Order: sequence, then structure tokens, then C-alpha cells
Amino acid sequence: MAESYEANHTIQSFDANSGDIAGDARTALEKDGVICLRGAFDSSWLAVIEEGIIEALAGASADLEIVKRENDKGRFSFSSGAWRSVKPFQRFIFNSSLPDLVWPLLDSPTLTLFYDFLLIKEAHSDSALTPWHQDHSYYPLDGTKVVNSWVALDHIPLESALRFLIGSHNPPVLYRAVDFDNPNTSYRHARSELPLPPIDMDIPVAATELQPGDMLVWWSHMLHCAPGNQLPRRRAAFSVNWLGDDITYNGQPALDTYIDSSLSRGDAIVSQKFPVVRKVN
Ligand SMILES: O=C(O)CCC(=O)C(=O)O
Repeated sequence: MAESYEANHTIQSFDANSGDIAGDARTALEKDGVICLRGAFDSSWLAVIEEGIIEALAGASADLEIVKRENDKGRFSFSSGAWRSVKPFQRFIFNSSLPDLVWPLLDSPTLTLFYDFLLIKEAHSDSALTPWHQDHSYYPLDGTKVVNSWVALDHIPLESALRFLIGSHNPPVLYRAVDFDNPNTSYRHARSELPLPPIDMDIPVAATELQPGDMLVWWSHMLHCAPGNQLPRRRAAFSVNWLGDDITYNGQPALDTYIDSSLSRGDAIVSQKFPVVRKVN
């Protein structure tokens, strides 16, 4: 696979306010594995997320890592599963239109919150690249209905945008998790029996420029990556990961964010930690 970050295709985009997410947008997500919903959130909701960022960085997020690579001016910060302790994140997840934008895409009678993820690449965090990976490799989950809804908080030009291997979610092959900090070392929960993400695939690589409030949605089996941030300004996103009704817990080793000790192998994901947010009556 492209170790380079050249994108030769664009990601199909839809107006988030068209009221027809269940139509063409869902079809495109099924086919390509990723879509962009333009204008999903206005500045008032982005301000709520920014309030949450201030709290998370000030210590409210229990799972926060801040990395500064040698030779980089900027740091790379990420926080997982902060919604329980960071009230503005909670408000955004439960009170904005987010669940109603995502639910029709999943084709599921239920929509379950899995976790939130904040990612900030400061100005000139040049080497803070994200290696090719699929989100599902990190999860102790069987099934395919897992989506990442990734909201851009800044203008993200093509040069620092996420790249996706179009259609790589289908069939849903599971690859070995790679270490984000050092892709040449083994990730601590990697399953060595799984193949590494393949290289030299002759598949279109898609990307798109994003404005603040645009939201990418992709399946957890999609292969994707991102370059470091060479811009002279922040490049941040807040994402929320959701589960549909075919997902069960498989007990594989994983980070605490993805584990609930009340679940046993084969269980449907129903717990306080992973609440059901929408349900058909
Ligand atoms: O924005 C990035 O650099 C990486 C995001 C990503 O890969 C993810 O959230 O799964």
C-alpha cells in the first residue's frame, strides 16, 4: 500500500441538512466505505466541543496522551472515552443532531455509543502521521456495524486530510493493529495471527478538503491514514464511534476504552459504559 499520501480520488459528499441521509448517502457509504456530510454542525456546536477540549486538556479526560516528537514544533494530543467526565462532550453527543445523522446510515434498530476520540495535531506537528490502519483491529468486537463519525474542528486542506482506500471495508477482512507511535514496533494488543495491512494494493486512495463542521463517516474495517500536520495552525477533530445491532463482544485484549468488564464473550454490547442512544420503539 501506498506509503505515500497521494490521493487520486475524492470522497463522495452530501449536504448534512438535506434530510435524506438514509438515501444516497447510505448507498455511497455501503459502496465506498466513507462519505462526507457537509455542514453537519454549526459554530455553536463547535463551540461546545471547544469547551470540552479546554476541560479535557485541563485534566478532565482520564485517558489523555500528549506526544511531542523530536524536531516537531507542535504536539500531538489525543483523548479517548472522555464523554462521561467532560460534560460539553456529553452535551454534543446526546443533544446535537449527531445521533440522528448517524443512525440512518447504520441500518440498525439500535444505535449504541461506543466512545469518543479527540485528536489535535498542533501547528507543525509535522511528523505526527497516522499510519495505515483499520479502526476495527483495535476493538474486542465481532460484527461489522461500527462507524466512526469524525467532525473537523478546523479547516483541513487536502495536504493534511485523512486518506482512505476506497472499498477496503468490503469484504470485512481484519488486519493486525499497528502501533501509532512507531509503526515499526508491535502494538501491545496486536493479534499476531492476523495479516498486516496489505501493501501495493491497486485501489483508489480518496481524500477531501474539510471545513469546520463537516463530518466524515466511515466503517471500522476501512483502511485509512493521515499525514502529519505541516500547516502553521492546529488541525483538530472530534470523533464519536457508534455500534449497530450485529456487534458482539469477543474478549480479545484491548485498551480499557473498548472494554467493559461486565461483558462476556458473545454478549451483545449493552452496558452502562456503552449506552443505547436510539432504539426503534
Ligand atoms: O486524523 C488522524 O490523523 C487520524 C484519525 C484516525 O485515523 C482515526 O480516528 O481513526
